[in-house]
Amino acid sequence: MSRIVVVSNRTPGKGPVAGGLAVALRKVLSEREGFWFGWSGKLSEQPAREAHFEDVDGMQVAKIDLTRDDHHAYYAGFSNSILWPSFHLRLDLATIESHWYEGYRRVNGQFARALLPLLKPDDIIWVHDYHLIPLASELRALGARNRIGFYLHIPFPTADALYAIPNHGELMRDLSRYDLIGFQANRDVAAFREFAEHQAPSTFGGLNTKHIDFSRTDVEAFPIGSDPNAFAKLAISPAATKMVHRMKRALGEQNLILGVDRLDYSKGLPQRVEAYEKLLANNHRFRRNVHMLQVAPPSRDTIKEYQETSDQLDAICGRVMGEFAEPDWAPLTYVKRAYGQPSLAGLYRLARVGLVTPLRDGMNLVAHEYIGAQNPENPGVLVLSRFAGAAEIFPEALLVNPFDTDETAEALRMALDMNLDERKSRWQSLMSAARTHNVDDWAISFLDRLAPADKDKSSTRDI
Ligand code: ADQ
Repeated sequence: MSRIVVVSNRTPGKGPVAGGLAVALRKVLSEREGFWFGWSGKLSEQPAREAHFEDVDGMQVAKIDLTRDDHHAYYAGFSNSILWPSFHLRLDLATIESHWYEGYRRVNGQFARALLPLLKPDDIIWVHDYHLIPLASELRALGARNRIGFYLHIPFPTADALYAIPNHGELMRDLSRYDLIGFQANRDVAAFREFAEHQAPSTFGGLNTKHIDFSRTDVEAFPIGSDPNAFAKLAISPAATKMVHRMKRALGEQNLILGVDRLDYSKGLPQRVEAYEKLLANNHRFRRNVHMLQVAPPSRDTIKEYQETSDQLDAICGRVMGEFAEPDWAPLTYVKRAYGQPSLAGLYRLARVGLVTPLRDGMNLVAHEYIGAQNPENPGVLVLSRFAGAAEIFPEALLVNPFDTDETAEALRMALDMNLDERKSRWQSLMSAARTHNVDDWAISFLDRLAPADKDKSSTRDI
């Protein structure tokens, strides 16, 4: 069987892994030969020429260091201040410094040069996410004929947003160098096809995108998932139960509304708290009867737009407290800290409402995890943004437009008022969908599609 080479921006570290993706890929690499390649997390004076291997809990991981300047241009710059906001349709929050593109390209070239000597001819290469769009081009330029697949964890943008990205023509050509591109949702496949097949060529200062040949690139949706059965177990583990008891003591009879997110502007956090504010304003009876807990650890906090989102959230949480709190009742708790998976599983299980309202999201695994952790005898209700990839998988959630805070407030009211029979029947459908779209099957189906067992393992394309 061919080896699998997983490539991502960061390589996983030792110890328990948070997040289903790392667990699933680790499982793939424990069942098949291969290794994981990526940045070590270390900054060096000189660009690294070679990767160094490390054994990480039985998995082979090859890492390279990056210089501070390259890392800044590639990661905080082009990847997270241009690609991330544009792909999430937040051009207002993008910083278009086109010179970052050179650093982005340089790091992708460095990844390719360090990876190439480690490859065998029939290795299957699976590249992850927007940091590494040019990697297949760079590898092919060095002579790699391997099958190479790319998975985009975030949404694919509309054509207009793509046009705002410096060198978008080259990036689209880079995508055409993959054998397979996987997206989270059908919506992303449609946006990609729209651009690849129909959009007017972009001729100013760049490549004419009409001339890019996608005929040898397969494009398909592979919605990622979690391990809902593992979450179900985790949610009744001693660590989770400890958290449940602790929260129950604090909450008494109050119903818990829970949000769990990285502190990112794509997650719609200020809008979410505003919706909760409207719920309390419009429904006097919920005061003292509900409590909202938002867990949102800072993320990418060297980037100005992230600090501003954090400030906005501070302000709106303060406003809701000032407006509705009593000396002996707080309407919400806001925690800027990450929790381990067992504690999260306990919180999910206890929450009557899982409030998952990103403005745009590739998938959103919190929605999957929340469903997995519910008590089948007394499940909570998922209020879910229709702009998360998860909305395609979970139509039985209460789907909302997160920009419309009145609508979200009304969904919260419905969720809190929903009777047990309806909660159970919705949850059963949701759980069945979460099981169908589990993360192990996701990885297997992507790899099967990239390199079917009975096919030649080299790419059919010219180098
Ligand atoms: P993220 O934007 O990070 O991922 P998401 O899928 O919701 O978003 O969450 C990732 C993981 O982080 C989850 O496993 C969750 O448990 C964990 N997490 C989030 N907040 C946490 C907290 N406060 N404390 C502890 N753990 C927390 C990107 C894309 C998503 C896509 C994933 C996977 O933006 O759309 O679903 O990749 O493809």
